[in-house]
Amino acid sequence: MMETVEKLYEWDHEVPDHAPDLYDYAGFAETCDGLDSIDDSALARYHEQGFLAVNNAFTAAEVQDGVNGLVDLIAEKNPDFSIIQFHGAVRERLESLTLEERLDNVRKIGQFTDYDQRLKDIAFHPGLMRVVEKILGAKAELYQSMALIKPPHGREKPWHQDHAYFDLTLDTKVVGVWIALDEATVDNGCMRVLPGWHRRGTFPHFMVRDWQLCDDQSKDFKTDCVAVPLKPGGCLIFDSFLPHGTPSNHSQLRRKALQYHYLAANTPRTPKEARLAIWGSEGKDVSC
Ligand SMILES: O=C(O)CCC(=O)C(=O)O
Repeated sequence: MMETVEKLYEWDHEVPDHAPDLYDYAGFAETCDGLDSIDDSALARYHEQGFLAVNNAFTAAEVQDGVNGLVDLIAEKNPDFSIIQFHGAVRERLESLTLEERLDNVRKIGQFTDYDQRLKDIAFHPGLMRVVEKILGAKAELYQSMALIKPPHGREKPWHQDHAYFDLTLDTKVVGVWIALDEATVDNGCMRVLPGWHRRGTFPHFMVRDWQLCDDQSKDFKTDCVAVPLKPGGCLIFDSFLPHGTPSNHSQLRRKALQYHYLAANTPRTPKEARLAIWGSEGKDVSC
């Protein structure tokens, strides 16, 4: 008899929307065209600004593989896979949802590369690995994989620094890669980033609408914030100290994206307590 995999649910409570001006931006990110175009001057820009936005990083076929991989896992085609977190609101009726409804009720899905070869192939895409390893200056190890599906009118992922979620020392270099599987626009929740702010160190995180930077601080963001709209197959490569966030989806379009994080192979992990002492104790049970 097949074992029933326990389902994961996010909070049951309603999460309020963010203030309308929380993700106001002063401009758009500069972009490069294709992973192969990333040369030493682009890498210097990465170190200066904390990110690179790349158009046409993945082909249409690779994007389709990514979509199919995600959808198949969410449709439970691999019975061994269980790291899908659904919205608390569907706790009592998950089994009655259509596939489309199920997709719209996934908050996040994670650690999936060992369960779908297509999602693993994207994670270890040779062109991407070349760039990641150049940034790390070392052979890369995949630290984590996750995907956030922002359904029509889906909620924000508040401003945060990814490093706050990682049980790693502060001097560990981590590179995040966020890959658009659908077009990510300013209306449906594309990334907002603060160029150069990865060099400002750690900001305390608080449990508000998620584990996040303090909303009051965002008045300081507006003049620096840039939006990063991307077509499917575009990606954002970014430093784990870069403050970033995505607003609510104010459109009828679903916005799927994959996210991978890499560090140098064999990097030691640190105890969670050490992380919480730096970033804030409310981050005890959170995941990025
Ligand atoms: O996909 C998104 O909307 C945001 C993802 C993100 O920033 C994260 O999970 O760290």
